[in-house]
Amino acid sequence: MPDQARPAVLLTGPVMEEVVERQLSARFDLLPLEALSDATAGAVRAIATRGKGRVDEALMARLPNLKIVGNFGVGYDTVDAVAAARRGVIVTNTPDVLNEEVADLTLGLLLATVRQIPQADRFVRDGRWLKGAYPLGPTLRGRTVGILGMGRIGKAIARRLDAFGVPVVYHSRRQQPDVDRPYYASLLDMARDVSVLVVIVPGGAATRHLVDAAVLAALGPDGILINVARGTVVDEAALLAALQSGTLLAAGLDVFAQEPHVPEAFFGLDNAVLLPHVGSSTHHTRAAMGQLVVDNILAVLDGKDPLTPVAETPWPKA
Ligand code: NAP
Ligand code: 8YV
Repeated sequence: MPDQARPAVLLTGPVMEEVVERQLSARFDLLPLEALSDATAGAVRAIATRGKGRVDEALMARLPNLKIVGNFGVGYDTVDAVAAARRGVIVTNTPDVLNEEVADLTLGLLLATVRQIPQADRFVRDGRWLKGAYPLGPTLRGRTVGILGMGRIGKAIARRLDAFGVPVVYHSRRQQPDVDRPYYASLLDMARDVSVLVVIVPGGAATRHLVDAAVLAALGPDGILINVARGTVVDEAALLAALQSGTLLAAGLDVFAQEPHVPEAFFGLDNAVLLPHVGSSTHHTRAAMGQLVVDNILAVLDGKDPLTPVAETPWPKA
């Protein structure tokens, strides 16, 4: 339990032991959420969080000396950044250090889904190759990819698809002046014109079920969905129905609405590739993410500027 003198960092769960907990414990007491009490709350200067548990107004209201919430991840949909801003609390995330890693995984998931790589791997392991060749399957050739969310990661994905000779179009709320690719103001219109939809927008209420039954139907029976954003962006029940009925050809999913719980109905589908939210999960990239969490917290608690404040955090201070 922290002694009164020593400032503390509240952990909403394990963040990244090798980097975050190890470095922060050199200067601060690390306080697990379950040890938070009236006696310990005053010592808390920062929260380090990794999407486990919500950092909301109620939690922040218990921490009179809270200065910063350091989010491990570029997506911070489990942090109420608007409430934090109201309280003068800085929220930081880990942008850019993971763009290439997540884009690599996205291409891998797209190729695995369209070329049925896990299914073919199982075919060999089950000894079925002895009875004949693996059936011919779908191709990436001749397809156009629609990217929902042409941000930092969306652009890295598009660059990779250029190398594959695959045309790319996109939908976001605004056309991006620095993006010289066909822009769709309507997601539905884009879904009608493409045969692959890659989802890479933030999670949260504003994007909840953006990809619904109508969008899936517009993608069509030769359509492929790749979700590397957040599970909440896709209506999972509509997706299941589309995959089961053949309204959609296949899906590659790295994220789910109730992680780590995945609806069992997906397990029996041979036209779905399922991953356990591994977009950024390499030693290389997670270490960089962890270091950014530490550097943001140390900077702010040393009275310096945060390195990567989120959009909702008014910085520089007015
Ligand atoms: P970013 O640079 O902020 O890009 C987000 C893009 O989404 C922007 O182009 C934005 O454009 C667009 N967008 C936001 N809200 C939208 C809406 N309601 N409708 C349509 N487009 C919308 O973010 P990023 O760094 O690329 O990361 C994107 C997300 O990927 C993260 O928030 C996280 O959820 C997810 N992610 C997943 C993994 C993984 O492991 N699978 C890893 C990293 C990130 P406009 O503002 O013009 O709409
Ligand atoms: C992280 C991610 O794995 O950065 C994000 O938004 O989804 C991933 O990089 C996740 O946030 C940490 O658990």
